[in-house]
Amino acid sequence: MFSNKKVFKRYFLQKLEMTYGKPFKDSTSSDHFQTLGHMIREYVSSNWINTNESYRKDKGKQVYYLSIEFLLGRLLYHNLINLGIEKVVSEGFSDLGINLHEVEEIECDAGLGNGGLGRLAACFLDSLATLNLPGHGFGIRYKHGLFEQRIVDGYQIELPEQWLKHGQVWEVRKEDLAVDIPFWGVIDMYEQDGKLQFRHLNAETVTAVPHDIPVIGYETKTVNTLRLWNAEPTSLLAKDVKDIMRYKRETESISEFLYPDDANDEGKILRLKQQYFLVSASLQSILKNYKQQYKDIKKFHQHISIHINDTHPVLAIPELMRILLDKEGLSWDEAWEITKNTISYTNHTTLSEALEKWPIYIFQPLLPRIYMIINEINERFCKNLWSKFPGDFQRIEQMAIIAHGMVKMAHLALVGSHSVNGVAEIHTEILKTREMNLFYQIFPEKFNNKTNGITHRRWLIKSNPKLTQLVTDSIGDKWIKHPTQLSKLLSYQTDTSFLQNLAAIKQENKVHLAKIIQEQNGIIVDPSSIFDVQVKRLHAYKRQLLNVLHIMHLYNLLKADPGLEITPRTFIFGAKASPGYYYAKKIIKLINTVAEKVNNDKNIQDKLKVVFLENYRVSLAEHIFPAADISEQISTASKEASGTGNMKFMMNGALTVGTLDGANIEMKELVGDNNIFIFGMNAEEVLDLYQSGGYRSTEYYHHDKRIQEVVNQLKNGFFDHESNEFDPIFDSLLIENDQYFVLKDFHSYAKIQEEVNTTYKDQQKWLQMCAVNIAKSGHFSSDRTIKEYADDIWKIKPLF
Ligand code: 26V
Repeated sequence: MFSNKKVFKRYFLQKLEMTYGKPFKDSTSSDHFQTLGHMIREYVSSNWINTNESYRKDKGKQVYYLSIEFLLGRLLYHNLINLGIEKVVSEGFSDLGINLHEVEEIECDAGLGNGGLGRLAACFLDSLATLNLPGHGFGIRYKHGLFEQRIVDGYQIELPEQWLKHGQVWEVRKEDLAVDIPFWGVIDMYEQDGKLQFRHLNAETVTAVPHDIPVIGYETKTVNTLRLWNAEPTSLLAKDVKDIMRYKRETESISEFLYPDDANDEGKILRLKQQYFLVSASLQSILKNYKQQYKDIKKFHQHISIHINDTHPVLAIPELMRILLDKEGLSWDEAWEITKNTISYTNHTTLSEALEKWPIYIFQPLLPRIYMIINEINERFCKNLWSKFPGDFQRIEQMAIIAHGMVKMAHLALVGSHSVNGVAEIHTEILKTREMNLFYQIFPEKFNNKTNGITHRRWLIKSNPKLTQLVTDSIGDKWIKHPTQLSKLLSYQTDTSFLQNLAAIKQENKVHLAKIIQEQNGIIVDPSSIFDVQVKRLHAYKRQLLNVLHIMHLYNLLKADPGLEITPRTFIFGAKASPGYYYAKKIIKLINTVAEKVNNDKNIQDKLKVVFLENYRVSLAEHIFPAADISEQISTASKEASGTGNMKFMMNGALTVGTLDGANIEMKELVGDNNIFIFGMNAEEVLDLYQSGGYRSTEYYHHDKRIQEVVNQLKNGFFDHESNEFDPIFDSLLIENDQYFVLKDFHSYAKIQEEVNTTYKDQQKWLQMCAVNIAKSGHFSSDRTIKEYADDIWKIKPLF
């Protein structure tokens, strides 16, 4: 149906008329989107079936990637590219007077994730399928993804996200594969044939119904599966429940909302329910498949690898134990060996406030059997520790899985898995030497690093077609399958025509973004100014504040001397703050307050513009990265585990202004000191300064007039705000001693930004730097990352 334009058009029109019962002339963009979506699904169905059949026959090892988030974005265009039918469709459409890009806009983002962790999971799925690796995703089919952000009067307002409102063309509901998940109730212990048995009585069950989405690899026959579970009332049980409405409501609420990452809502019982729901449904499904294929449960780990994306799915450990003990009748030791050898774990943050722990009083009644098993794991683990470190009470207390009335999820993950990885070299080092050092001492062999990556198919080929064409025209198209071959571009750094083309493409992408900015914000920005971009979740440690304070300082300079020569800059922000994260929301208000004043001040002659793009999400990001000149990666060193936005900017030829944090360090090593703008304290300095307690933020306030001026402006209403509006920010800097060293790094940041200005004036040099960055970015393809996971952790092999 996609073999050529003519065939495609005929098939499309036929399908459209048959589905919607109206002539083509009356059809809408939405009809076009749905029709094309269904055609693609039909087109891949035989490869989807064949892939699953091959996995069944092959008997090789498979991996299941369990993640509470998958931040997919839109799938239509991405699928067209991976299937190699984008040209046929866009030309066919154009003959029919349809604009493919308008049709693309119809699709809602699948925004089932908060940020980095969820987007990484989505990139990994793409790489797994492209590399023909037997790997599937398991997640939750939230009715509402991450909230939609509106900015009203400079403040963030949250609305429920509605990605399912027009139905979901990519998913296949599989009611026949539904499984039941037990909550609450009591555990009955009894003896049978001299063996202790466990029975879960009076449980309230919830039915998990799978909705499968095909994951289509690039130019390959592999079509893997992302299985998202929907929570529904169990039909048999519903008859017996006294308050049926309550039961229905409570059940459906399990897959109703994705939770925003927020330290403040830790105690939310629903979140724990979601986690067990995902884990139990996935494991039941994995076990069912396994048993259809193999007889010997004792070889489970030889055929199956289960990866847990952060600690959210860590209950996979006790759940697998439960199945092996209670259902398969294995001994504790047998079950434990299999479980450990099956499970691997990725840590995505060292922030202690983000490390999950659950109060026993919530955990135990909700998941009684799982709690018993964790208790047993904990006791055996502590006993072991006691024999290794007799009398060392403090160590055991610090390492216990259950302590002080809490279940510590990261400790469970460390003990119950065979592999623990960080997401960038420095992050893994910090885990080994600091955060998880006690565990590293006893399990050094478990720790390894897997530096993150991004799929260049979405973040370059799809989002920046012009640059893609230039690259292919220059070095051929082998880089698409082998992204490290982008390094062939290095020989073009002195090629004037290549550099001119590079500049022209960046300019076109900037004009395109400027149009979006004008439509959405009503702000006119100059595409020949430097587009300086910070897009990511709003967190204190990411230091959007440092960026704004610096903008305020530049504004002050221009106010004092309107004739001052500075390279015009457009500062662009995009960021969602967790709804309960009061401080982060204040920063958003500050950015918008500064924007309002700066953008409307005629005296500064448009030398500065500040734009806050609302509702930052995958589909918007695809327009932003290709248009950026500067990528702001300015977290307090040691705090950003890796970052992945940094890689997307680099691949699109933006230059990084960054601290030596996360993957920035590896970027610097690849491009060399001259092709990146590094500033600020390094991780060791930060960690030492925390330890010594020697930092006094007020000293920086008193000794640096620039700092004093901007910090005072937070209080004195200079930016036309209520005078106490930004007190929480002022206080964080001066009263709470500036936990993230914003003031300490200010000078170094301002200095590097001056260097950016000077460098930009030398366009030849600037473009060379961009070229080097693009050339070296292939290392950050998630294909490389996934290959490392496959070889080192999962031990899986490509099927084709
Ligand atoms: C952070 C925080 C900050 C304080 C409030 C509560 C809270 C809860 C969760 C988180 C982080 C969630 C985990 C996460 O998304 N980590 C990100 O993972 C990316 C992929 O590995 C990585 O590139 C980012 O550096 C890391 O922050």
